[in-house]
Amino acid sequence: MKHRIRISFGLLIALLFAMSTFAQSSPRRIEVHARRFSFIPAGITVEKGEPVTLALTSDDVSHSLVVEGLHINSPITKGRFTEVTLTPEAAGDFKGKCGRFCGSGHGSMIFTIHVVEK
Ligand SMILES: [Cu+2]
Repeated sequence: MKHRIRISFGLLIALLFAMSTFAQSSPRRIEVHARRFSFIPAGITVEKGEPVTLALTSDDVSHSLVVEGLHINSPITKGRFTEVTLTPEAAGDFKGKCGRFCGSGHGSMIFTIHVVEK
């Protein structure tokens, strides 16, 4: 009997912990895949003041993501995720590009972060 109560208490603690973690509203995670010669998706929309985590990965060779207006400059590597967390403070369209030469279509690797008012 005692044993069963202890397990229930443990579950309750785990549940409360999970709920409090969720309540802290961890950043929305958005996966972005880079491959020759595009980003997928090619753009995302986030709200001003909304913390988001970009999870960047490559499906082929090494790329990078540069978004000067949001101070992003991150390598993108095949086989792993590089996470970049940001909270945009101004609305607007922020243009990004691949910052690492990756072949003939490198210049067409464009990525746009649309920041909208809440
Ligand atoms: Cu590239």
